[in-house]
Amino acid sequence: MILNNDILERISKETRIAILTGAGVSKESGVATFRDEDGLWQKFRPEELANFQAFISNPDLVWDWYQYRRSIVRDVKPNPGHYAIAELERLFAHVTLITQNVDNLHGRAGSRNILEIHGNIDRNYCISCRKRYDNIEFKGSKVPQCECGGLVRPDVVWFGEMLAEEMIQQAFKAAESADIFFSVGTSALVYPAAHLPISAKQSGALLVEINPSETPLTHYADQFIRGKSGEILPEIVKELANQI
Ligand code: BV8
Ligand code: ZN
Repeated sequence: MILNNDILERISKETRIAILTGAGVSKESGVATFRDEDGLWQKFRPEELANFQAFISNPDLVWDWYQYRRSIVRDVKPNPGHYAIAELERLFAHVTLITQNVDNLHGRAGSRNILEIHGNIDRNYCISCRKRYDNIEFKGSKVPQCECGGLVRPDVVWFGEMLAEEMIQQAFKAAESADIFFSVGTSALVYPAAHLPISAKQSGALLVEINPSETPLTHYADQFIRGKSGEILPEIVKELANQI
């Protein structure tokens, strides 16, 4: 068994489940994380790329970084961890997936009730008139210009930018009403996302963390499961399915 008995004993079809995922969930699909030794941030510092100032001072560099990430994501597939999370929605009545990932792999794996709190790199908008340029395959590395002459940017949340109010409220509501909160594949360093598992636990949820290494959340979790999400999640979903 992977999940502790005191967790399994509480499982029923009505169990309210919330899951927070980070870049680690996409690692086994071949998408680099941010802060691992081979992560995206090793080559660039977040300040250089994932913030509005960086985009204004060097739009082509930032745009090209997202074009590079889009090219990777286009060529990869969801892994068993993504599919296991999608399966949870079929097994339980109340499942909310809150993802920091912008790579669309949860949606491609069949998850439906997803809160993409950091946005999605398949969506773009003009910084001047906010015209949307979603699901368009832009060619080349130069930042596109809108008809109005404004720069087109990826629809992701950069450092120092507010998360969509409605979305983050829904995420905290799901966390605070959860019976079980899974934190999977995230370094739990970026706020306000990293506050969700804390808030869930403070509201009475059991907190389960799945990660190959410890994070600032680990000491706070009811159960820490050391391992890769693509291997652990399918096993956990099997155990949960046997309980209902
Ligand atoms: C905001 C853009 C209000 C999208 C990203 C001091 C204290 C508290 C907060 C702050 C502070 N100073 C500044 C802040 C605010 C800041 C923040 O939290 N900074 C941190 C770094 C201290 N937050 C913000 O700015 C947020 N907005 O607060 O607005 C505001 C307004 C004005 C002024 C102040 C505040 C906006 C946050 C969103 C930033 N956008 N990216 C994109 O390009 O993708 S952040 C970036 O980090 C990604 O979005 C990513 O989602 C996020 C978290 O990273 P992870 O997903 O966890 O990935 P990471 O590589 O870190 O970890 C991977 C994990 O996977 C590891 O643990 C690894 O062990 C594990 N792993 C590896 N392999 C596997 C695996 N797990 C499972 N299986 C495997 N096989
Ligand atoms: Zn425009």
